[in-house]
Amino acid sequence: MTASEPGRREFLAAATRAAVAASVAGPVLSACAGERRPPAAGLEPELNIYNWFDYIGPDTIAGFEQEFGVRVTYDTYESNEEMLGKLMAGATGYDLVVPTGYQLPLLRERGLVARLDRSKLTNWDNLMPLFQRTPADPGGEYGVPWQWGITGIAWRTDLLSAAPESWGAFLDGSASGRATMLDDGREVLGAMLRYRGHSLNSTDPAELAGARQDAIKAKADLLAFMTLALKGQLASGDVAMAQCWNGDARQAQRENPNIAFTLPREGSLIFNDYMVLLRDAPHPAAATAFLNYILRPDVGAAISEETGYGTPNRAAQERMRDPIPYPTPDELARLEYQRDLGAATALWDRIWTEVKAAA
Ligand code: N2P
Repeated sequence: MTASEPGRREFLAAATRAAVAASVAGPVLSACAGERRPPAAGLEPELNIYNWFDYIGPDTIAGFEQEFGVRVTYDTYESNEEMLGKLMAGATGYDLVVPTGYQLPLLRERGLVARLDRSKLTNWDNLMPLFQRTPADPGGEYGVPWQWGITGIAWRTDLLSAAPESWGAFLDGSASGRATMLDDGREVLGAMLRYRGHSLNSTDPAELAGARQDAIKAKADLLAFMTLALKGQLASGDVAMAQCWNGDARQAQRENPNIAFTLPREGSLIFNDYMVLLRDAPHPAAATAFLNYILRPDVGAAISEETGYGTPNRAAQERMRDPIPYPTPDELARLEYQRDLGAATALWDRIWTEVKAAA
């Protein structure tokens, strides 16, 4: 026994007493917080947000609720198509949703999106110039850039003998029965198009037929198409190799450091996701206050720290301990933004349905 041990024991006992006191005080404190202050001037008392899963900071919502006196209902989805399907069915009651850039023009065409009131977005200039005007929103009028990311291959360095450097790894049995691809037709067919040297926005029926064939071949060897459950399965080792977004790979790395992430040599996609205000939003003032709130440097930094995705916010980036670096020119040359497929959407949908149904 060393002389410091009793001291340490006392310290632990005191710490335990403090923790017990805090846990007793906790509910009392939150009961006080439950008597929420009235909404800030001109704001509705509620706000309904629909966002991707695991795509926000731990205190983003609570911080807004406390400061602005607005109660937030927060729902999540796994794909752009899931979100769009819900919006098209109508009357969702949502105020804010987070589409990927390629969906913005489509949402606008369908009259689903409201123009931002930029006079109220006083934190807008915290955004990097690169994100103030983007191909998906050239005037910076319809969406507040939320996060950016890329799709690549996450893999277990302790379970595979070599880095999967090509989308072909899903076709050559590199991780037979322990590989997954995203449950997302744009992602899977997009990767197979890149594998064959085509654009991931191809609308050429012959190119798409090739991607369909590869996707069906890959599927026979996959554990599953998987999106939401992926991080846990990568961390546990049930999945050794996965088509994955960079931020979700970083989140999984926190659970298990033997996870690496590679951008395949044939290239892949880069995305900007935007938070947009819906045209029939029931709470437009609270929604606009939320948009301005997420543009704050500390709020933006906390979102990016938690999600592992890149922040479009320069002021937030400067505050981060471990900021996600924007792709190098070399990487950018291999990255492509998705575009709306227009009339070819029906063909893509049909092919993806066939891939999902294939044995
Ligand atoms: C899910 C975030 C994914 C964003 N965690 C893909 N656009």
